[in-house]
Amino acid sequence: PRLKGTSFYERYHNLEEIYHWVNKTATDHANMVKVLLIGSSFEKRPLYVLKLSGRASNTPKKAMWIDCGIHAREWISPAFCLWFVDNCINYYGLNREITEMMDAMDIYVLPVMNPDGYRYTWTTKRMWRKNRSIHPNGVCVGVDLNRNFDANWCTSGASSNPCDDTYCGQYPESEPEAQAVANFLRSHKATVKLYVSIHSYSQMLLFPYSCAHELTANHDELNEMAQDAANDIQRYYRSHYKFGPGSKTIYLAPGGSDDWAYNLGINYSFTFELQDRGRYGFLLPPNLIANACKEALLALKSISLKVIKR
Ligand code: ING
Ligand code: ZN
Repeated sequence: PRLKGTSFYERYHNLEEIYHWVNKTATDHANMVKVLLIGSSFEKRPLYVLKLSGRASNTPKKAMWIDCGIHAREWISPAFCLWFVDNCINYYGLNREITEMMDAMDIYVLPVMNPDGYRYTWTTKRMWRKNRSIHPNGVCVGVDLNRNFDANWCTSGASSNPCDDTYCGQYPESEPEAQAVANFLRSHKATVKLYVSIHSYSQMLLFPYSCAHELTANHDELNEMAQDAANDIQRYYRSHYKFGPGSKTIYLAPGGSDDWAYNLGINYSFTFELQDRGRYGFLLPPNLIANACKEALLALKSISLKVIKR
């Protein structure tokens, strides 16, 4: 018998293990899962996306996108993507919401958007945030991928100093990881209706804008979706999540992926900040992975089922 808290999904995995999991998941569940290669990192590691689909449809399906691991040290984020995929596969046909979600939408999951940085946090520096790009005659390494998108790029809330943790890069989409995601979404924007990016920590459900103080045209709708999801989490798991536009809820942060996706025309765009609220911060212990993933999954179900109905 398994000891509590020792399942594959209740542990953190290094990059090699995650790549292996991607392959195995696609081979073991070939009817539901396809692997797409959408680009490669600065150090030439592959950026794999899992495409999950339920029942086939003659008419083009809506789609949702979810990325994990933009920031290297936020280990709960890739752990959530793995948890989410496993849940979709195992509960398809059993759980009403998962089934509905997978039948109504194609689901694109990028488990590790910043593989070079993620690997670096396992081998060398646990608290690394950025990617690992180097620049001619530069002394400092890495760009903040969540400041590298073309949404009020490198204005107040980002840094133009390559040595800072929020360095925006030389120009928007200068980084291959950001460019791969942007290219994929540009070429799939006709179908992708929901964009979700997973971060940690602080327990928040954020939506645009983070890059400016103005509200989006559909602010009330986004706010209600986030509020409902936060209420669900509170009710089922007794965890408190704040919600609101990034700029008002956390801080002004230009160049983020959710703002960029929103401006591309993906009207439902969110950034989740998972557990915890600071006790362990980025070093969330493995025995808290399940809780963190379950509550985020509840929020994601709540939001995606609403998007399906619009
Ligand atoms: N927080 C995000 C960050 O990149 C954020 C907050 C959300 C910024 C949405 C921009 C857009 O700073 C963490 N923890 O990384
Ligand atoms: Zn982050």
